[in-house]
Amino acid sequence: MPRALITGITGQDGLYLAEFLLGQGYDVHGLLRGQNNPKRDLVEELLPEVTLHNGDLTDMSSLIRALRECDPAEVYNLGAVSFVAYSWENAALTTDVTGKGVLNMLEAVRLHAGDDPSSVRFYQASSSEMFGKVQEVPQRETTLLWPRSPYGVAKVFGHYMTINYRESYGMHASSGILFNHESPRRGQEFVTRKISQAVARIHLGLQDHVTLGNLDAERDWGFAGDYVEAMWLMLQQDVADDYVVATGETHSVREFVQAAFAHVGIDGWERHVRYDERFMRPAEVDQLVGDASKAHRQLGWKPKVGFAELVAMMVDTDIDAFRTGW
Ligand code: NAP
Ligand code: G4F
Repeated sequence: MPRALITGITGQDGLYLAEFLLGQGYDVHGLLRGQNNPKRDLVEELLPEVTLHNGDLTDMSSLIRALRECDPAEVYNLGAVSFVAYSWENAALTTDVTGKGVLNMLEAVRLHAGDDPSSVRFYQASSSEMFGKVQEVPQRETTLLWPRSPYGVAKVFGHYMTINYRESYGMHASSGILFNHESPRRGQEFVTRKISQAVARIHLGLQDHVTLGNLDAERDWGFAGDYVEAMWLMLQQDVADDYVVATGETHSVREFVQAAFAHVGIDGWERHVRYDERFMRPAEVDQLVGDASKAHRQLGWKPKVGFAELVAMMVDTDIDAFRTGW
């Protein structure tokens, strides 16, 4: 039975990836941070087969200890401070976790792997946020990176460190440059979930409006459940590499709002949307759209869930949750 260690197991992608790997017959281990992490119960209830290890990406000795405890064949580094807006308020923390945390994990894996650094395969969760002020449309693996947030800068550091460890030590280290991916498990701070929850509550008469920032920003939104399969496929290749994972379609925040209200049959969505400058960012990423042809060609990966289906899935799940008082 192959064994995998996932950092960020309590997050959206960590949960989907753990489910996917269990389905593939893996023995799944996860890194859990904090002395009393409130999400431990969620992981234990949803995925009782998963073994949890204490550790923090900012503490390399804890990573070495977790690796010794589970001795994995594959490591998926998903842990990060991942909310872009928060990264301006906590730039140093974001740098430590999202940037330097990658170096800590790579070094821990290298030390653990000993004489054969390629014996432990490594996945790094890179991000389309690295393209920032985009220098090419659509964005591909070779597009010049121009990050626009402390989060984006930290991800660029982690991305190049991963490439550097591959080139310096022959590690089987791959980066997935994933474009935005969403689901009913998306954190409530991200715009899609904020909208799906608000629309569900407005539909049920529990709320009147939602307050947002920039409606013009455009994102290439896919379904998280599809994207974790691409992570796994990267680690099944003979040679490690970097891949863009995206749908190739872009939609504005306004279009997401329209689609969510239309799904519950509400006309005149403008009545329910207010603007607050608080949700604007010091520097915005205006438009992202990815070219995933390398992942199509080399990994045989393609997204299954489209934009309209994703919006409907998120709104419907939130309606059910609010109805049942979950
Ligand atoms: P998420 O839901 O925000 O999950 C982040 C995870 O990182 C959580 O499990 C969190 O644990 C963990 N974490 C935070 N600080 C940590 C630390 N100091 N040590 C160890 N773990 C720590 O993010 P996601 O959407 O699943 O994304 C997964 C990864 O993909 C992230 O690296 C993100 O930056 C990247 N990414 C995401 C997208 C996307 O659209 N979702 C796109 C591109 C790249 P707690 O629960 O304890 O806070
Ligand atoms: O949902 P968001 O916060 O996601 P963002 O900034 O694109 O970052 C996500 O995707 C990245 C991949 O490109 C990941 F690396 C990262 O970890 C994260 O998962 O914001 C999307 C857009 C932005 O342009 C933002 O300005 O929505 C705009 N927006 C408008 N009103 C808002 C709001 N965003 C949030 N969170 N809240 C608002 O009220």
